[in-house]
Amino acid sequence: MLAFVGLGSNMPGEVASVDAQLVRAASLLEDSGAGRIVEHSRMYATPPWGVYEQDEFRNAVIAVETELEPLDFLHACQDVEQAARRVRDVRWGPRTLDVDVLALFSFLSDATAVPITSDGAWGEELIVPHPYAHQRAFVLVPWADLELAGAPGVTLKGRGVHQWLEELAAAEQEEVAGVQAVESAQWDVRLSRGSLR
Ligand code: A4P
Ligand code: MG
Repeated sequence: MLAFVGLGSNMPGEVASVDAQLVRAASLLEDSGAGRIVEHSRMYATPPWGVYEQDEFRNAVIAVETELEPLDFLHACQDVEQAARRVRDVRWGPRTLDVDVLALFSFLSDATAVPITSDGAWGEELIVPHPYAHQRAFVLVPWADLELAGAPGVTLKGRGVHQWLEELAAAEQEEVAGVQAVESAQWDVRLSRGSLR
């Protein structure tokens, strides 16, 4: 199964920076045995969405190849959130780490991706594709960095990542322009070979 995972943070918590939260999250997810990171976006600085009176976020998207079942994969992501001693008092408010399962795909023998949709199978616990993923610049812009975002069959709600991004950019030009790639030495070095090891 191929999983696209969104990482977000706007509180450093016990590590040096919000960037470091995302680096640690990606490392932990791989080290936990949940799967292998096959591709990663750049690191982005993003204005807060939902609740505006909070610090800017760092966001990134990774693609993970996993043998786990969908719910077990979600739990692995939640374990990584817990490891960041995630604090979250307010919905959409400040947090040390958010690890969202954006979308899941299985593969046909000709390497075409087939979207896995929850259709209520896991109730509220796991909804895929993530209900807001296609509407958020802080998700779509990093996601569009990935080659796999344009792979055959990689669609959410019937459209490709680039297509959703184009639509959002037409409607919310400022929101999309506000999402800016930033230098993040650790992120680039540790993920540069598509793997953390
Ligand atoms: N859940 C259901 N489906 C999923 C899924 N696909 N992935 C359930 C992850 N979790 C899923 O999640 C609440 C419940 O959703 C969990 O019990 C899980 O089983 P949560 O992470 O505890 O709650 P949350 O993250 O506070 O709420 P929500 O609605 O998921 O918030 P978002 O959508 O994650 O938004 N601005 C910027 N710039 N960058 C950000 O990263 N993030 C947020 C949080 C707000 N503003 C932001 C950012
Ligand atoms: Mg979340």
